[in-house]
Amino acid sequence: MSSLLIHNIGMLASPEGLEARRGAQQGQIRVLEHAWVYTENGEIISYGSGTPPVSFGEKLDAGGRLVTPGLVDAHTHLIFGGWRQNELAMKIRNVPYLEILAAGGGILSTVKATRAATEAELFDKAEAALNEMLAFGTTSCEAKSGYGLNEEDELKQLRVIQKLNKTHPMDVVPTFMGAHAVPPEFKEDRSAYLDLLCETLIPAVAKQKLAKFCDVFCETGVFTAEESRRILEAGQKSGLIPKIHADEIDPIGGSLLAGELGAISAEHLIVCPDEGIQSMARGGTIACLLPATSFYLNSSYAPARKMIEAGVPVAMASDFNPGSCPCLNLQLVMNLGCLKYRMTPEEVLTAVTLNAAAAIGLADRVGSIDRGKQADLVLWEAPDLNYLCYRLGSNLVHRVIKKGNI
Ligand code: IZC
Ligand code: ZN
Repeated sequence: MSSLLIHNIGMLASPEGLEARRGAQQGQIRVLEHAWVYTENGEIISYGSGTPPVSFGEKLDAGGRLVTPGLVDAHTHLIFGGWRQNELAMKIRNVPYLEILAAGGGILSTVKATRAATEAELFDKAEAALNEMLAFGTTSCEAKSGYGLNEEDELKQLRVIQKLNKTHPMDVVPTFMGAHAVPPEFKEDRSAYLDLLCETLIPAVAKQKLAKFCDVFCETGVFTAEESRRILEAGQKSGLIPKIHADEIDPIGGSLLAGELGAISAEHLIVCPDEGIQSMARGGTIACLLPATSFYLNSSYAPARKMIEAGVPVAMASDFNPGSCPCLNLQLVMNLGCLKYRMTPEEVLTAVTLNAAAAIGLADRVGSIDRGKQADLVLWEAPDLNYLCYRLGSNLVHRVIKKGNI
C-alpha cells in the first residue's frame, strides 16, 4: 500500500459532491484553513483542518499553500496535425473565422494536415500537449476527433486518444466529432456525408468503444440544428452521449436542441438566447463555456451570470485547438471567468473542477476533494483562491499530484 499525507495546507478549497452544482450552489464550496489531506493507493481517504492524523507513509509539507482538486479540461480538440499560425495575419485584418473556413482554410486546413500525419506523429504531438496541460494543473481532460472526417482518419484520431489514456497519467475522455465540418470531397453532396456519419462512422466508433460522447458543430455554414439533431440522435441510438457546439458565432438553435435532447453539455454559448438558457435548464444540460476562445476570436463573452441565475450548471474549459484557441492553460480561463463572466473565484473553481468533471461523465471519480475520489490535487504557488484567480500570465502550479503520485 502507498500512502501520502499532505499537511501544512494554508487553504484547502473544493466544491463537494458527485454531481454538477447549479445556481447559488455553484459558489458554495468547502474552504478549510490549516488543513491536511490523506490518500491511500491513489484515493482520498480523509481530510480535515488542525492536527493531521499520525501516518507512516510519505509526507508532503504544503508550506502553507493553497490546495485544490486537479483541474478538469472538459473541451479540447487535442489531436491534430500542423498548426494555423498562417491565419494570424487574416485575423489581424478582421477576416471572420467562418469566412476562412468557407474558403477551405480553418478546420479544413487542419483536416489536411491530420490526414497526412501518422498515428505515431499525432500521438507524440498530443502527448507533448498533455505534458504541458499537466504542468499547468490539469489532471483530466476530454479530447475530440473531428479532423479526419472519414472512417480511416477519424478512427486514427480516436485510437491515439485511447492509447494516450492508457499510457499518460492524464485521464483522457474521448468524444467523436466527425460532424466538425463537411469534408471537401462531400462539398457538393452534404447529405451523403450525413448518411456516412449516421450509418457508418457512428456505429463503427460505438462498436469499437472508441468514444463516450458524440459532438456536432452546429453553426452557420457547418451543420444546421436539424442536421445536428439527426447526428446526435444517431449517436444516442448507438450509446454515444450528446454534446453540441452551440451558439458560438450565430444562434441557430443549438442551445434549444441541447436542452430538448437532454445533452450532457452545450459548448461555447457565446450568443446564447434566453430561450436557449431556459431549454438547457429544463434539459439538465451543463453550459461548457470557453472564454479563451472569445478572447482569441475577439468576440463577446457568454452570458454566464444569466445561466447561473437560471440554474444551469456552468463549466469552463480551454477549447484547445489549432485555430480559434491555441491555448491549453486553464489558469488563464479562470482569470477570464472572473473578469469577463463576472463569476466569483468560488464559482470559477467549481466550473473548472466538479462541473467540468460532470460535463465529461467523471464527477463520481474526480473534480472534488471528497472521500473515495481519485487523489488528483494541485498545490499552488498561492496562499488562497483569490490570489490564484487574480494573478495573470504566470504558471502558479507548485506541484501536481495525480492518483496520489507526486
Ligand atoms: O479547428 O477551428 N470552433 N471548432 C469549432 C473549432 C473551433 C476548432 C478549429
Ligand atoms: Zn470546440
